Amino acid sequence: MAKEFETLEIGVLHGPNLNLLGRREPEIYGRMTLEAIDMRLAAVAEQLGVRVRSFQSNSEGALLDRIHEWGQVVAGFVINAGAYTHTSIALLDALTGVGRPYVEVHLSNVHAREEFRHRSLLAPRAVGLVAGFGVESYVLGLEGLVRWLRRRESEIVD
Ligand code: DHK
Repeated sequence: MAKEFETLEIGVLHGPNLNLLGRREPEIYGRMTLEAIDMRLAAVAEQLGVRVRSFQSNSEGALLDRIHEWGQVVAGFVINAGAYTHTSIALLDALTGVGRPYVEVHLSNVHAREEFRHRSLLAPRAVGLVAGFGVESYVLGLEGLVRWLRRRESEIVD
């Protein structure tokens, strides 16, 4: 199919403990469930004229496998890697390995929290990072990534 008729597809990845959203420390992470976040993102994606596919796992290996698989079909990723953000060289290597741009997102402002959350192993290679806006971090991350991809596309075409 001609490039201009293809619908961009974005992979949304949620890391460990994000399945607990809604009841997990709501004063930090809010009251929205992961299912509600994914539904919100699907609605935003429709407005943007793109498609999202979402996946959550508590297992680092499952996230790696999904990045390898979806790296073949999606234009980029929005990822909240949860605690793996601060620890996982393997996730960084998978994301850079499949060569797809990604935006890192966090519900909470990680820089206003414990020092061990200040460091992200994913951030240095991310297109951008959004933190601290609750579910809006995902929405802004998705919008930012789609704009970034479209700008890159227009630069290639120009
Ligand atoms: C989510 C987590 O699970 C934490 O481990 C991160 C992130 C922060 C968030 O704010 O979405 O440190």
